[in-house]
Amino acid sequence: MAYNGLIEKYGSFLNLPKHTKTISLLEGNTPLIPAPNLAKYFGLKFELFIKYEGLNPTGSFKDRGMTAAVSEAAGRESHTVICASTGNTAASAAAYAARANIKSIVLIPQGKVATGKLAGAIAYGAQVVQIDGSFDDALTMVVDISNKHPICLVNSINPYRIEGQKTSAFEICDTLGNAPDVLCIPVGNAGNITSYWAGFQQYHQAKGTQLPVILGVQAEGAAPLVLGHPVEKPETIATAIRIGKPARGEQALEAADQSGGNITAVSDDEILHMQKQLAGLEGIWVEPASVAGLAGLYKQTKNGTFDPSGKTIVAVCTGHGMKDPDIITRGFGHPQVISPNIAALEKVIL
Ligand code: AN7
Repeated sequence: MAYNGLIEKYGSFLNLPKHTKTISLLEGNTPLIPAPNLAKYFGLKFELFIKYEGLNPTGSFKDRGMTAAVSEAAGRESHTVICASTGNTAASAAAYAARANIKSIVLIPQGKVATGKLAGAIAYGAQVVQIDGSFDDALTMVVDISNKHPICLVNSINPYRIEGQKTSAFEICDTLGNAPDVLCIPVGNAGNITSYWAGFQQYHQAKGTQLPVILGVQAEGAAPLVLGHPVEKPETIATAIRIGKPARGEQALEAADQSGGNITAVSDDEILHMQKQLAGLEGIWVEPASVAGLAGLYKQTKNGTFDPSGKTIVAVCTGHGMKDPDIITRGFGHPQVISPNIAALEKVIL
């Protein structure tokens, strides 16, 4: 059967209004890739899978929620969508709006959005506005302006974003034949962890699948849910999750708590280390924020607070490595240059 995107496939599980008019880029249906080499690197025996969300149409998981939010907006003939973004939401909103023939406006924190994301938003035709402030400032602005003018907000405060993003939990259960024992996931504005928990609970009720333990992971410099208070000046190399006041923070804490899991934080070094391990051991290159979940799992495994032995664990990797090439090339410098002959090549490779 042809694959026609998430609304077609999982529509009966999604709470979308009747007027919804499907706008799809055939998002979702991403692979759940076994990662035995990385599991071995952890030094314990367990089954590890990567839910590779970077393989969505615009390169991140945001497309799942965006197909739902923009389809709803298109169905009631909304003319404009707006969002605040650390980059991936912006690119996704811009792409779906383009396909729906709707104007898109994206507010981003000045100088803090990775190249591949900014380029995407521009390519898809969004009006890109930089804010001399943080993501959190931008989010406050788009909430206010969408209350004042007929502009549709497509940040994850929009309930249809959550509906669409539940589908990743459904896919994981459909692939494994059950929910995993543990799901580890990066946390920024906390829409995604909220969606997974809602999705797993829904499948648990409808199909009797088990409920996973949820391990949510923030970056140390942007860890309001770990600290228990907002962070005024969040800072991390994982710019996707450089967020100090998560819109769905309460729900994220609830999801972790109800599932028997937790929300922890990892350092930028731990994030970069795991990015390198995942790429080098499994051939899966994801952007820094994407490995926060895995890095948190590794940290808890190493310091003995969590034992993965014998478990089936899914790590959600939210965005593609090509979104943020600079983080790699910056550290690498320039590849060496040699004369165009075999002798010179032999000298450097043998
Ligand atoms: C790769 O694009 O907030 O906890 O504006 O891009 O649901 O916010 C991005 C978030 C994880 C965190 N991984 O997800 C935005 C934005 C990547 C991301 C997250 C983001 P949420």
